[in-house]
Amino acid sequence: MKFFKKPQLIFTLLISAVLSLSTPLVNAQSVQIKDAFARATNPGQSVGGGYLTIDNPNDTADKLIGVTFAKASSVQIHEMKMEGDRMMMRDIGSLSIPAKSKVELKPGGYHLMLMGLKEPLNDGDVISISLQFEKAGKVDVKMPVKALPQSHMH
Ligand SMILES: [Cu+2]
Repeated sequence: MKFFKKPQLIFTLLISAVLSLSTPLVNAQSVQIKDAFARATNPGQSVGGGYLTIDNPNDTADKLIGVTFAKASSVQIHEMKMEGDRMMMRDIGSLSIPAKSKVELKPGGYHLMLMGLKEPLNDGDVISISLQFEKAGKVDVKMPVKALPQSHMH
């Protein structure tokens, strides 16, 4: 019977190794991304807008702390709002996603600003961007590019 001991032990060790590796994945906070799209750019335009809805189903708040897009030199998180009679836009650096709530990034509100585009965003393209959350970590998002009427600020 001694012959069986060792393989059994190895098997048990393997199983527990797999379980301990997968446990953090099961417990990790995750967020859901919906309705992602980017605005098609006009000829000569090197800045683009990205929009999406972030759904945080968890009991704790999360925060969008960074965004990357390979075909842009940087991506900023912008807030757009009326200041007096003027629509103003500013880089807010990060965006809090409260527990059990959704935050919409949409034209006229919060949005992603794709800075220094290396190529145009054409209607019908699908771009891949990466979102970095404080707790949920890296989330990759596919964004279909759509031609939309230009907003006055972009
Ligand atoms: Cu902007």
